[in-house]
Amino acid sequence: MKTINVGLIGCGFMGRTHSNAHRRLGNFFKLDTQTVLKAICDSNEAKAKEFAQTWGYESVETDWHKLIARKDIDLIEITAPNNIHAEIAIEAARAGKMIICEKPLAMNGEQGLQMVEAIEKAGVANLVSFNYRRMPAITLAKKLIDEGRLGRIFHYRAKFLQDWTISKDLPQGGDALWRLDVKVAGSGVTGDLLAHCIDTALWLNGSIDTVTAMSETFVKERKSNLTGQMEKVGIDDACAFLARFKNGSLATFESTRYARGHKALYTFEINGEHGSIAWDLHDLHRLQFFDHHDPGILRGWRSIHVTDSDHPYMGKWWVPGLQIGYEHSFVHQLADFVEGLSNHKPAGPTFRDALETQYVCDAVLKSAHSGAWVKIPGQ
Ligand code: SOE
Repeated sequence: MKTINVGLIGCGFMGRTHSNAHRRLGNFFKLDTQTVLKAICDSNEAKAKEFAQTWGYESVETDWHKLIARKDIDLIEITAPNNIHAEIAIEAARAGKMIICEKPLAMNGEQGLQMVEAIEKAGVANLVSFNYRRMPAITLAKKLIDEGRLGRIFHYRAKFLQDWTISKDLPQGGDALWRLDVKVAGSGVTGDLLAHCIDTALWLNGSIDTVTAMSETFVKERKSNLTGQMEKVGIDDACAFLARFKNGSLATFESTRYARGHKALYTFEINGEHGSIAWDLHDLHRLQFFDHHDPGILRGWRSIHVTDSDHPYMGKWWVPGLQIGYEHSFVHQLADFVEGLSNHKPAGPTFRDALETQYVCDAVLKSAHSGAWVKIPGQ
């Protein structure tokens, strides 16, 4: 059995999802390699120590430069806030480490490109954690589309709705609330939520050519947890955009943290010549499928319960009919990454793939500012 020694940076929510994936991997996936939780790194030592105990890390670091310099670390996992992804990834690549990085790849495309160049120069294995691709129902959607069951695609419609920042008393900055601080997050819902929708869309429906967007910051000032002062809010609280895909299809994307009643409602629908597909994160184990080839009197939306052993990933888990959840998408992502190392077929999205998503996010923000249609670089 080969081993990969893991050094994970960042003890927040994403640190937990990735650590859980390492803990579960060998129990459910029969691979020729196992991952070992060697070191956890966080600038807050007490937090890192507690995290190490909870998840079974062998050691603790408080300086990520030291972690990267360690000879016994093979894979750096970046689950730290967005503003330090680039610095960590570039240094890790130069040290020859494999890298898994949380989304969004970077603060902007320019920084993302520097990361891609460093990684490709070093030739290290890499993956960006757009975990929704590994929801079995979404992987099944990809299979159905690739088999041509939808035919020519006309429409792509995606939404990611939340409601957790409506209170004007919610501060910005610091633990958990760095997502509201533009200096740390880079953007609001565009990088945090629309990036997921864009990654899935590029995977299922190919590249986007042009976009036009609008965004709004509903609460203009919030108290900063870091300075104690009221500070201007620089993130987009809500953003919606229209897009034209290279394949000629038209799209609408919407995301907000101000949709009262919705906690994490990621949904998409795709309409093609022969059929349509719809998915909903709150019902994540189901894929809705309409097939116009069905005999007229039987035509209707099917609700496929994606739990059979021949559905993507499901043969690894329980018995048909029993569901899995959000955390499993991170286990699948890790399994695909490790398997890709063995069979020399790198799992996606690589940093290069995620750069395309970053370019779309940049174009959306630029268009929301100018009001103009913006072309995606490279398309
Ligand atoms: C924000 O609330 C968040 O946790 C995102 O950061 C995740 O990427 C998304 O999957 C769920 O919502």
